[in-house]
Amino acid sequence: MIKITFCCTGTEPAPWLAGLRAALPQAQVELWQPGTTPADYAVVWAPPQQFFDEQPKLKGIFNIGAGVDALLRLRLPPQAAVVRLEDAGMAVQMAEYVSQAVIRNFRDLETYAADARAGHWTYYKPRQRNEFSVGVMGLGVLGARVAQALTHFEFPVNGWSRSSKALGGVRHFVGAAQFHDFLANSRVLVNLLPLTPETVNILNRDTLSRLQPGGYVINVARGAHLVDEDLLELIKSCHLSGATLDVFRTEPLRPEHPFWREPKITLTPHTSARTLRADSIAQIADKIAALGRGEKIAGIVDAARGY
Ligand code: NDP
Ligand code: OXD
Repeated sequence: MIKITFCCTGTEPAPWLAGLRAALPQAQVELWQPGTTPADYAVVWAPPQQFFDEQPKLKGIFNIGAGVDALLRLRLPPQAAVVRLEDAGMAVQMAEYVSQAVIRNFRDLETYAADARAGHWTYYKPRQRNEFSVGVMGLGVLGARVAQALTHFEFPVNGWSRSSKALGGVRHFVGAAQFHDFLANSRVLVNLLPLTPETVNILNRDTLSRLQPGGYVINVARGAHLVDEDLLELIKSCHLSGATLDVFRTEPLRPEHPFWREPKITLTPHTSARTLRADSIAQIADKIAALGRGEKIAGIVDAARGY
């Protein structure tokens, strides 16, 4: 019998265990406890190192998120494939979140809301859509969906990734050689890159200064992509008009962090695309069943690439 162990920090285990048992009735699915017998597969989120030290024969590690940066910092059993969530209901949430942030900035909705609270009836000059290009960094499962959603609102959309792609309505820039062109052609910058040694601190004074004046930053990937002080300085100097941030270097964001007090920054608590339990269980169960039949599965992380 296949044995599956569940170790997801900050997640209520009971409904996950029930869902996995229902989806994989032939498997034995247990909540990990220190000292339990080794399993074949693990379903994890932010597990302690001790978890992997006690799991020498894992064949697969299923992460209940799309980003695996924290997982790859641990010492993992070398034979185990690391498998991430692919979409599982997150892409549409990310498209909603980013579209609303772009539109709120484009339509000055924050300013109108503040005016309404103050009882002011004031009009602002509409912006030109053709001068409001949005650049999406990372055109993977989430970035591609976001870029395509933005084309429906007829914004000029640029996309940047390592390898070339053909996405309808999206002007594509590839690799380091075209990165500066991509930035210079973008006013709003959306970050949907994985956090890797190549992308850490990628949103910094140099790169953000290259955005068009009045630039706006939407970071929904990882906090360590962004150099916090550089963003604050560029907002203070008015090169950037503001930012929407969903992810932070330290989460929860510490009460003393200056982001809380910068009115041009809108914050949310890492909620732009939540893991949906039913969709995630269905995806993981299908992949475990496929592996059992000796089939190949998608979503296996390339540890050398970091995503
Ligand atoms: P994918 O792996 O599907 O896509 C990653 C994209 O980034 C690919 O297009 C890849 O290029 C590109 N990329 C990677 N490295 C580089 C580089 N050095 N230069 C240029 N492009 C690069 O990931 P997802 O779309 O599923 O997720 C993206 C990230 O979103 C996750 O890693 C996670 O950090 C974050 N996330 C945040 C959530 C939240 O709630 N805030 C929820 C879910 C995810 P190529 O296609 O050429 O390989
Ligand atoms: C993820 C996340 O990576 O929630 O899925 O950040």
